[in-house]
Amino acid sequence: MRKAYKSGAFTVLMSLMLLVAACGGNNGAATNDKANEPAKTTTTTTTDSGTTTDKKIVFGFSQVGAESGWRTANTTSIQESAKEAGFDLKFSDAQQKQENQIKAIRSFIQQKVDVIGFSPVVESGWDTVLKEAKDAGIPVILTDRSVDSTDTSLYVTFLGSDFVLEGEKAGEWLVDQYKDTTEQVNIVELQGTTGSAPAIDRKEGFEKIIKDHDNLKIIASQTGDFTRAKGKEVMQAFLKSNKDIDVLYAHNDDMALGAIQAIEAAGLKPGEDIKIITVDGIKDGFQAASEGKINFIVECNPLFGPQLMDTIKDVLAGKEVPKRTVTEEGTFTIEQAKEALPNRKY
Ligand code: GZL
Repeated sequence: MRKAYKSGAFTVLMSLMLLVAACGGNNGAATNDKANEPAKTTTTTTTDSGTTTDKKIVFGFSQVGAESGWRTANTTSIQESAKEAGFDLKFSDAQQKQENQIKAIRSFIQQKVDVIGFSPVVESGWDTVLKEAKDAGIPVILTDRSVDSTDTSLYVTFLGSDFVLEGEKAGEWLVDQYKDTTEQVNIVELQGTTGSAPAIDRKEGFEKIIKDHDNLKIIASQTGDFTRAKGKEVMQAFLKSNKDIDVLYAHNDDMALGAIQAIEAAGLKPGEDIKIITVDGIKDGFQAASEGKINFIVECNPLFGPQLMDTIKDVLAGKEVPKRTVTEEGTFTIEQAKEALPNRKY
């Protein structure tokens, strides 16, 4: 009897709850009506027995690695913002290996996370695993770097910098520096990770600008894999095989900072004997610029964690999000770097 009573009362209660839930009309998605209420950071799930529970948004993120100061700042921004947003963040460091990112994404799919984010270490080779996420009904957000998939339905949106524009800014500064001479200017280039969007695009943008100036010549170009150690090693090799280097274009500060060690060890003055242009704008890069060792910094902003969390809330609330959001960033000469250094956050 008691059991029957319980089940009778239970049914009435459940019907009432389902009625309330149905009136809510948000079919379980986290609402994000910015006008009237703060975005929810939970999703409502209804079990087979009809009970509904609010659970934390589970966000699976696969990070490239920890190869540079920029990456460390980016990881901090994402982790702190996810905590602030009340998300359950499952974070994986791929140590710059694509196979580790693919494994992590598959694990997120198995765990049935609500949303997957990742910064693809290289542009190619993602279609299969992205299709698995799509088939599992899990939205994917690209951050920082993009993929070369022709099927753009495989991801919801890409939030990151315009790397071609960054390369153009670097080229424009160089053209301006040497506008009054026709003498040959020998440039060496430290490229980022082979096959990565920033390495491909920063090279493309830089070359697009200098190609109309015959005296600006790239005499050597090689990957330093975005790390200080490799940047130093490759710069040593450049110095050994090229006696007259005028400019170093480094795709990130960390490689430039490694190269500075090699330049000084060779008895040359970075920033004077060899002018240095770099991309990122980490604090150590600003420090070197304020000492006159780096001549021009093109900023690449890693602090998009808050923007990423807002995008996740919008996606899970079923809102339209733009396919591409470009992060805002500037450029800094030596004087401007000196001024900005005290306020740099990373
Ligand atoms: C750029 C980012 C690059 C940085 C490097 O958005 O992908 O990767 O420029 C980092 O410092 O390693």
